[in-house]
Amino acid sequence: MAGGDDLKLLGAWASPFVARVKLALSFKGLSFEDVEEDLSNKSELLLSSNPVHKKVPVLVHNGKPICESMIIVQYIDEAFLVGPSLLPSDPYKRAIARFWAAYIDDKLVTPWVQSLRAKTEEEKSEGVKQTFAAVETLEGALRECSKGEGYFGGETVGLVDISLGSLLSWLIATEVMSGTKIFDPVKTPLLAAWMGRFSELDAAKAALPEVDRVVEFAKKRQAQADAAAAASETK
Ligand SMILES: N[C@@H](CCC(=O)N[C@@H](CS)C(=O)NCC(=O)O)C(=O)O
Repeated sequence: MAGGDDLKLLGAWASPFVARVKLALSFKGLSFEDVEEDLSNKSELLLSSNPVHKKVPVLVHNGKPICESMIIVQYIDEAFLVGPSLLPSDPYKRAIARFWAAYIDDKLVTPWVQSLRAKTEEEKSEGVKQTFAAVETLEGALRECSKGEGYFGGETVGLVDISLGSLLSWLIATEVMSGTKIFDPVKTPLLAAWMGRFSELDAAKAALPEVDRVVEFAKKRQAQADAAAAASETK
């Protein structure tokens, strides 16, 4: 509990969106109650806390729910003036950070999820193509935002680092399963170095799911999807 505050996180261990909130809490040094949801049988608390989307993460702060991962991260930064600031104080720099955080969701997460859930080879290769295009753009963004320091936030981790960092266990798991580097040290050297640097931070290690566990989870989910597809073909 943070200085008398009651913080409860409704989450699911494998969710990269939940990882964003865990990362923000971890970098701020805030403790919280980690409530694992069964997404196939959602709790009353989740349904009443996020009646619009019914999704995790939800952060419940002193009984008040906050939804949507990046909104929660920004809330944590504003509500708890402890630890490092995740957003810059300069309004222009804040706007730039929010721009790139939104870009990661629209242009990286969306096609990448499409490639992971694709039903046809065409859909998969389109998703992969768009994912790699976004990664190349993010290499340029990292160059611009970091100004030669280690992170999108400059010397320290900021909003964009959390947005992208939350995907790391899944990105590495995808690399392990496909044999293809997403942050290629030759094509995107800055991002590859950033990934190594971010993964080594204690706060990140504490918040991110283990890669082996994600690989196992992803394989199981793929097998279930394949079995469902095969069953619908025989109908
Ligand atoms: N835009 C949301 C996405 C959250 C999301 O997709 N959560 C998934 C878990 S990774 C979920 O709760 N899925 C349950 C469902 O769709 O019923 C955010 O950033 O918080």
